[in-house]
Amino acid sequence: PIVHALGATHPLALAPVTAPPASVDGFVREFLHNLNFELGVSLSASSVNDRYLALAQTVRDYLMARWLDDQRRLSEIKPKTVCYLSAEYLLGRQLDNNLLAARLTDVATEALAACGVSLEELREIEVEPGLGNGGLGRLAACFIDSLATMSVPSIGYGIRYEYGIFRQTFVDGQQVEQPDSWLRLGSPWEFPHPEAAQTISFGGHTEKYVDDDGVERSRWIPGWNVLAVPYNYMVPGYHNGRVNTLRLWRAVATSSFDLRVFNSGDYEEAVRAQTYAENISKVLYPEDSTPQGKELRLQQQYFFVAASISDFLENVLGDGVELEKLPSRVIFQLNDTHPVIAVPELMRVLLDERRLDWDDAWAITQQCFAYTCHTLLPEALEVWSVDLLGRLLPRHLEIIYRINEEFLEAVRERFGDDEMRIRNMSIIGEHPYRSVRMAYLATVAGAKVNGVAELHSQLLRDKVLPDFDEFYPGKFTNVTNGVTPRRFIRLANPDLASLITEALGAGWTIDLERLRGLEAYAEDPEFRAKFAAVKASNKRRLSDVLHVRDGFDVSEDHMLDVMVKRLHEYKRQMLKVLHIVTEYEGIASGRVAASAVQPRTFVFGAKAAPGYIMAKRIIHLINAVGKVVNEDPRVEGRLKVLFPPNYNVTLAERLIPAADLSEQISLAGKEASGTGNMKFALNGALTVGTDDGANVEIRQLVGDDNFFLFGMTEPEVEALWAKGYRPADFYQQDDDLRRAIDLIASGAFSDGDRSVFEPIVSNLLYDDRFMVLADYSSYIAAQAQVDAAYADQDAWTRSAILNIARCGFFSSDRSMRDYIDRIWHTPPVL
Ligand code: CBF
Repeated sequence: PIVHALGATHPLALAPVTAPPASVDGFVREFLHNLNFELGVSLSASSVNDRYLALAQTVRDYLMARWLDDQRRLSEIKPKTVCYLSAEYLLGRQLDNNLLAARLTDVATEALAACGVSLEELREIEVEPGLGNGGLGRLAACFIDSLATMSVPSIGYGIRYEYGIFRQTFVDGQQVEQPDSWLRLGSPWEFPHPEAAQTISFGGHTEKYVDDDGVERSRWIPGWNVLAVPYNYMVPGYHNGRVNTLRLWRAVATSSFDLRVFNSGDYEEAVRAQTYAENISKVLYPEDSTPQGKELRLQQQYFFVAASISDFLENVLGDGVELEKLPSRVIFQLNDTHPVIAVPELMRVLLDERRLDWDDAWAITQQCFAYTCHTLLPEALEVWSVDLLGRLLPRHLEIIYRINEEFLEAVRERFGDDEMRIRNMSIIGEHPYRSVRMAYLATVAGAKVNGVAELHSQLLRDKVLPDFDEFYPGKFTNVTNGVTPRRFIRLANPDLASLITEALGAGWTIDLERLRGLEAYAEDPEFRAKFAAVKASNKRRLSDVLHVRDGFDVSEDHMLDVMVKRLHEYKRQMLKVLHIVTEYEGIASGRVAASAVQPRTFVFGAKAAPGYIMAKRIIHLINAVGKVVNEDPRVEGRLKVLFPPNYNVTLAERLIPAADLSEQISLAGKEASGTGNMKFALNGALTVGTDDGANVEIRQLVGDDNFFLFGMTEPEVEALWAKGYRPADFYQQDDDLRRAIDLIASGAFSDGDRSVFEPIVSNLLYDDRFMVLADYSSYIAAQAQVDAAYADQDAWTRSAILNIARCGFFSSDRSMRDYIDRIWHTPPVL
């Protein structure tokens, strides 16, 4: 009963909610009201945090009327809705984005100034919610922004982790993780609704019974449960008055845990049990590209999808909807394998709670899901041991077995008793232990399966799931990733945004293909000069930020060469290190005059998963190389290596607009797409990159003259493996490479201690899974071309502008259009 509205009759309660006046005075009044009445402080006694919280509440007040109105309208119209199921949302700071979306930036600036408050100061204290690891989580955040901007009915569902991605610090150059207590100073953007909590069950057993119609059924007798409390966040569209919802779930112990206190008198045990339940949403798993096979992770996954499905069916869909029509009301998009347990969950709800028969339930389920795969690394395709899954979700395991049985039957019908093929396609794997292959389950259940860049989707079909592609013609498709131009150009690069608007008008922000219009401007010397001035000013701005943050300075005269992404061997930060060491070694040995070297600042940003030892060693090496290079007087300050710790969305927004060169150097066939590559190109950095992921499409669009391509192609990589890859041969044959590796091995970057980086050196020489050494010479040659090209500043600027002009395709609005056309069929509701 708590969740039902209380039949209000007062005329004011029936009137539509109105926003405060969007004037400076109106804003001042609302801001002071929030400061005084919500936070309980006067302006003069308020802290910066109080002011930030009051400002956030004020912005919310302006968005509220639209949000409530949209919810009301959609519940009347009942359109088909995208439910984006994602274990990660890497949102970045909210304040500026929400001000921008609501067209309030100028009013807020003036209103705050009138109160003697600096908007800039308030901006800087916002702690970003780091509820994601990297590309996948940031993509989800871009997508919900685009869906709101395009007025597509959608709800983002996920987990409200109490601790997001760890805060990275360096101690003696080595990564040390600190907890990310992002909620510590308040979280003004969220709306908790404890009264709307869902009960989520785990454990126990199943039993058979015969229902009233004489049908034998199964039911789940769970062992324990937790509450999932929804926290709603506004997702405002850009300048369209639309506000969608992001609903993140928090785990809270049910009252049965409290009862134990009374019943057993064992307070400690009760608290332990409560902690166990609440641990489910405690912390984001800091893994990127490798699944963490922990029970808690499976609990997290089931917790949030079960709550989301139930929320959609009960609260969004409402009563009286025939379940056969469910596919015309919803599409659950599975963001990677993390939410795939939603498939048997929907089946369980339809079978056990709504009493549908198997065939009907399965027909509905198959139309309600679509699956996006974000990887090609076999180790990243999640599997759950049958043991664990059966213990935690016994009914779901039964359902998965039946899905598999029927699926394999169909495979047999089609291909005969080809046991090899059947074993390969089975949702249940047998080696090294009996397990559920979540990507297979998603592929069997999903109406569509997509990869995230052309090359990735092709490799997914050809190499990862070829039997499925053959079995399900038309099921596989591609949607190339995209990024939101609101956050990554308009907000991150305001001077560039103004320059573009001056040239093309304002429409590009929601129609990024209009950037094409800049091609003509690339030929205009005056425009090029303005563009160069913007880049220089972005470098100064970055320098100011890094100075305060880390004590680093960035020189405007240096080429800014940036590699920011998770630290993973396949991304090959090691290749970048070898390039830097090669440059340094040339100078240190006296073979190259420092004055002959193009001044460059190399910037790294990367977090390593805490348990990924090799990645952490590479971080240590980068810092160690940086220390030596930066302090060696022979270098004359012409090479600088900066590694600001704790790379996150906020830092990305400063770094990317200042970059000249974008490093996208993964081994071909390993990076599914990349999205940093798109952000850099859209901000006028040139890419040095392999033919991998979305680099391929970037290069096709910007043209070979405006892209530095190097390295083996994916088929060449395969051929080299097939032939037998011996990295030591490359070491032997290339003098520069040998000198660079020898220098690292000699202890030159570890105070003479050869043991410190020995594991990196031997890994390169005798294993080198990601073929760093094989691509080294080609990379060094590409970097020489980069230097030569940068020497002609005007030509470089022209290429930079052409990169922007030709990359409008990489807007996440376009990605959303592709999802809508090819997968979701969810038209906008204006
Ligand atoms: O599709 C979004 C991104 O996802 C990843 O980050 C992932 O976690 N699987 C991939 O590694 C990226 O290539 C991809 O752009």
